[in-house]
Amino acid sequence: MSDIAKRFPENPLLMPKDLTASNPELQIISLLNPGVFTFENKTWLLVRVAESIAQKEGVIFFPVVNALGKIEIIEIPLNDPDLIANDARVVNYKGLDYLTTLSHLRILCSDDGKKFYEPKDATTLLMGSGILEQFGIEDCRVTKLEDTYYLTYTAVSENGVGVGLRTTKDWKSFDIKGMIFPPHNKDCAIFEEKINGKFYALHRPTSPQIGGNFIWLAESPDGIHWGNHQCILRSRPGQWDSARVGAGAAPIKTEKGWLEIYHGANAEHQYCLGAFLMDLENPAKVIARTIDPIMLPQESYELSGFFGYVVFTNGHIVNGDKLTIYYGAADEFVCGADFSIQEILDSLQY
Ligand code: MAN
Repeated sequence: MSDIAKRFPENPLLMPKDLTASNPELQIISLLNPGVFTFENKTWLLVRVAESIAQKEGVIFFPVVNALGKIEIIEIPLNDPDLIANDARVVNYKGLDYLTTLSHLRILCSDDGKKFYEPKDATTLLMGSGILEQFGIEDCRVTKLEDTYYLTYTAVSENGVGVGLRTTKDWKSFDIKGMIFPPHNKDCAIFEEKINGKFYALHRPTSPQIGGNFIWLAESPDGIHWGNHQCILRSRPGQWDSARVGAGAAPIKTEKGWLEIYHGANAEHQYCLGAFLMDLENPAKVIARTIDPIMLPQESYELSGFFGYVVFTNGHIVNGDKLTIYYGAADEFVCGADFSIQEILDSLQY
């Protein structure tokens, strides 16, 4: 058994019933994949809240934000011959893909890292904005670099799935920087330090014919304009990460190199976590990688839910040797687990 995560006994930390929907017409289907940061001595989560409207017999819905910024519900009878609905997360109608839920981000805080609440009198809802975010915003990574927090998230619309960027210094006002990696791209994590004066980021374009769902590295003079893309980590045929790999949160600086926790999935869409190590001076050089997952779904809240057999992380806190990850379980719950960084380093294959 290769799972070296010490899960919180309090898991799940958050379930859909713990928050209120963003709009009285909607209900929360899942709370998942939180970005994590510290601010004013508290631990904060930027939780993805996926919403839809109440179930009705014989029909399927998908909510979208229309051009006027209003939520519109598209309703289709389940027996419509133009409908392909065999994945809880996406449906295809008349040849176009739609999400079954609409996601926004919710800001929660905690004094002990276990009990999270929505702070009063604060901005707690970040919604998609503009035509590139009409199907929602998801899976935000939060990077603190100098005095600025960089929020990189999945922006979904009928134009495709790309990476959006907003920045903030005070968590009250946000600068919308637009799309930094166009479709198809997601899982973007900016490094928390510049290397040789440049910003670096991991990202995950998808190349459907030749290539695949691989992790790439990019660099930038300003955190907004990215170039010199290099493919640094690929999925591995026949293994647990055979179909896709994608970065978690910002790489962790260790004496041995930049340590990245990543997710991998196989063709059955089973998501586990692994780790790899990049050279400190030249992160395009991957020097080691785990063979087996360091965490795999095994608790009931990871095995069944909105989309079962999933552990997915995009946020963590580092405290000495202790790495606390927050993660989405079964695409429905927010959970936490601790790792020893040394133990992860020891499980790498050079
Ligand atoms: C996949 C899943 C979904 C997500 C969409 C769009 O289908 O990760 O949860 O909503 O991609 O990003």
